Amino acid sequence: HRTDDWWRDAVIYQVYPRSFADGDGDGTGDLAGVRARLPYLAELGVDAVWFTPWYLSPLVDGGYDVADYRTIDPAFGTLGEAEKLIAEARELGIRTLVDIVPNHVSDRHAWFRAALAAGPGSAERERFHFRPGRGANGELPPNNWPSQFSGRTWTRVPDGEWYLHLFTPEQPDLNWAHREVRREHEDVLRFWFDRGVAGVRIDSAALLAKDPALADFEEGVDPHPYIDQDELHDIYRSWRAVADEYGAVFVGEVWLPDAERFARYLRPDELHTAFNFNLLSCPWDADRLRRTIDDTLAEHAPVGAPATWVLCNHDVTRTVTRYGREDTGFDFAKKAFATPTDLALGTRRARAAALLTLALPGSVYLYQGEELGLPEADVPLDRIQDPMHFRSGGTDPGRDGCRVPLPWSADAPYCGFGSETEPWLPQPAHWSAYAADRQSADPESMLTLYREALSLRRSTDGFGDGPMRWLPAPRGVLAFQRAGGPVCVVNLSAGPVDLPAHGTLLLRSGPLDADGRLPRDTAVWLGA
Ligand code: TEU
Repeated sequence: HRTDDWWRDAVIYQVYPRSFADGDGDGTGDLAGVRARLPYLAELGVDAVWFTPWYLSPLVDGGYDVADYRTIDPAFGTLGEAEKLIAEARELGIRTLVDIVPNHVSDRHAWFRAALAAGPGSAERERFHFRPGRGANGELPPNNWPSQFSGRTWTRVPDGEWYLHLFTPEQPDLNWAHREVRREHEDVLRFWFDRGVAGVRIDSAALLAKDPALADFEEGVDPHPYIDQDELHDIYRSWRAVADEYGAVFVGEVWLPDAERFARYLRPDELHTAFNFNLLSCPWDADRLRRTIDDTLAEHAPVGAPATWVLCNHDVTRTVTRYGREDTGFDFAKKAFATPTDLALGTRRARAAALLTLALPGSVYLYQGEELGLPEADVPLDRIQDPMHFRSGGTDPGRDGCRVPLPWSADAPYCGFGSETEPWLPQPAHWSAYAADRQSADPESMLTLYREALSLRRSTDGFGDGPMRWLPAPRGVLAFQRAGGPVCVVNLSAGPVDLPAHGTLLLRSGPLDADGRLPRDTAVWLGA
């Protein structure tokens, strides 16, 4: 296929720089660490890497509070290193995507500091949403908008005005009706495209535009005052024009329950792709999975955009833990501090799910550590850093359990993440069992499974973006064939099933039984 269409069937690996690899040994991951591990990513066989924010940031929300888009945070490295990293990755055949967070900036961003200093009525405040409060003395917030995290969406400053923040108070929302806000982000896109970046992940992509009246939210009333506003399409059309100058691509973080409204962003003059999070809330059940897959493909087909498949990211419970729980169908609600988890079961299912998603039409996102089969880590309460935890009053454990630094070497201090310094989040005692070096030599490891799957996906005709059709299968079994290509069978029933008579066994997620049958929670790829 055409090289400028690489994104239609790419496997894109998400790096959370703080937790990937620590090159300078200070306990925080960095760009030097990533550069040293590029050969690992090349061997894994991914097409691109998406970096969650690496810009200057107080790291209140893990870097999603950006103080300056044109500077790399000193904890991670320098702009020069980022440029080297992008070039070195490209030499290994790996493209780079950066994360742009247009909904808000850090309260340390020059614009917000200027807005605070300039006071009510100033031009500086117009780049944000500053308003007087309600109530006799302006002591009540300007509206009732619900937060994306827990807590209030408005914070009052000493001069009495309030400013809007859909996330933490340290993440003031930008005013996207302001010309300078739009121009600045187009310049930021150019800044990174000029440095060789092949694409951009757009954070909270459906939230930027706000109802100009900032009218109260009313349950069930359409349109929502800050989700999926019509102006967004105009914004993304201008962005697309910039991306097209460079042949760069977008993946939008577009959380919308309505499939048709979601698909409106996927247009030849808007976003190339958007994350499909449908699998995160889909239980481990053949009928539900089949319906989710069909719905997903049906919503993408009319707009000609490839589907994307996401089993995990830095915001959700890790896959093997989710699949090891009775209620596999939840994502954010980490309500279950203490939900019983069967990790052996979860791992079996995660292995099968890997073969399932990698065989589906479209592109696949892998979150660092997913290829190692890492479970969600139990982060001791006094070590949690995620603001989501604090804003929930401690009722929500937050997202740190999926952000614990990676284990690279089983026998090195801190599993070879860095050196002698304890990582910024503690690694659980059993972490070394998941170390990349230990898995590398083990033919049955999760890492080996991913390497083999990615290699076959590249070398076998029929994988990637293109048609698929379901094959007849017993109850509880998913079986489909890619046009002119391989067959994928996943057994979600209670017992073993016979494999269809079809070609050779390309890959299996676990051993077949003594009679050559496919055990439960196991998947295979069969050749044409
Ligand atoms: O997430 C946006 C988003 O919609 C989710 O934040 C979700 O609402 C939340 O995680 C839990 O309900 C993105 C990033 O992925 C996340 O890490 C950031 O915290 C957030 O934006 C703010 O930038």
